[in-house]
Amino acid sequence: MKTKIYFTYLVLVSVIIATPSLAQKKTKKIVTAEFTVKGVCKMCKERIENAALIKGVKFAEWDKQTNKLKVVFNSQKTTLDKIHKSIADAGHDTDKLKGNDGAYKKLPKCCAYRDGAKKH
Ligand SMILES: [Cu+2]
Repeated sequence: MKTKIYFTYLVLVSVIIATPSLAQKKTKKIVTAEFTVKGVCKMCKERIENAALIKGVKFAEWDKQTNKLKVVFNSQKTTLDKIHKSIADAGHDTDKLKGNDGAYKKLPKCCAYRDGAKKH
């Protein structure tokens, strides 16, 4: 009888110890990624970063010189594919997806990265 109680106690204690670490694994999975997005100017930067900041994305920073976009996101709330899609919908090419043509045509002339717009 005593052994049984002791065993139950052991099981309970190990469950209590294991619970917080399990909960931690479940709640957040923060991922950092970097990929190329075509663009030329400050307006592009704003447009690209806004498009990248969909639900689940904590941070987005695009570099005009290197055309690299750095994102930090929660992989349980969104995916890298969704971020690419949102940027492509805004009219910008990424290294995975071609920007939406209709949206590209609506970009200001200074942002026409496919048609030789220069960095400024
Ligand atoms: Cu631009």
